Amino acid sequence: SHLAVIAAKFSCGAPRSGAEKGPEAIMKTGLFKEIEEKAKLTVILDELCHPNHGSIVLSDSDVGNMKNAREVSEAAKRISNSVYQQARIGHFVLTLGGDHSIGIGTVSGTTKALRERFPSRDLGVIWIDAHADINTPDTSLSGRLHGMPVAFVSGIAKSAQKGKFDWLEKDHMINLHKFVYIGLRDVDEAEWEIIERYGIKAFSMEDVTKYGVNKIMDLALDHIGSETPIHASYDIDSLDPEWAPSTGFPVCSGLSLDEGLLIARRLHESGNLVALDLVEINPEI
Ligand code: DIR
Ligand code: MN
Ligand code: MN
Ligand code: MN
Repeated sequence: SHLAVIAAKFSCGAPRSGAEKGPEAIMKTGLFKEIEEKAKLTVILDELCHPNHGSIVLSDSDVGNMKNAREVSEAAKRISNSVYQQARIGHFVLTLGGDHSIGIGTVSGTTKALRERFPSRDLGVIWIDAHADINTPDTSLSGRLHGMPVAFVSGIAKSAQKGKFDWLEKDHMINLHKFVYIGLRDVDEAEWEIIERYGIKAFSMEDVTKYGVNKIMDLALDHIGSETPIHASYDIDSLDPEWAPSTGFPVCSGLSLDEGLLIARRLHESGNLVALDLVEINPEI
């Protein structure tokens, strides 16, 4: 069978550059060779290059409170379509980022594909991150789209604010009842309000420490349900900076390497994982 890998070389959703070099850095480790040999999967690679810091005049395309809105929207749209094309024919899709604004593309692409394949089911999403990434253009203090992807794919960022993102359709939108956070520890006040208002299941780092990561995975998978395909969006800054220092917004007291790997193992063992993002790896840091 096949593993589709999408190299999303993009960093305009974040304030600093370097994350666009993440995919290359991961690929250089020989990961694909290992996957092909050990997992006996044929890797299909789709490398998407986008305008990036340096190649565009920053703030050139700000829309309202969104920085680089045009670049982020265009990149996310391409990624969305690429993920969709692979997921609709049943390929597992691994997207290497890139800053987390590419999550607008990956999650919307999987959602649309899965909706076609399993019309009666919702897609489950597990967002493993130190940050909630659920600001709307109205609540965001930074205007950076890497802090907003969840608001866009859930429809919380309302159409009036969508501006450049009107390519997002109803078929792209997730159901927040099947959405779970793991690892939160740096969340804006307005983001907590959104999480509460929509009743989103959120396991903070404090919860992980209190209950242990295995129990948290039990609860997360229970919440989503065993008949539901799962997209995991794994921000490397969920890990403690001791293990993952090469990222734009490291936050202390994060997951240990063992905990991070256990989450990955439990996702695999669920048998429901259909897509995985690995984002915010910045080899320049
Ligand atoms: C902040 C920081 N909540 C924002 N978010 C980060 O800009 O919206 N996400 N750093 O990765
Ligand atoms: Mn993130
Ligand atoms: Mn993060
Ligand atoms: Mn980020």
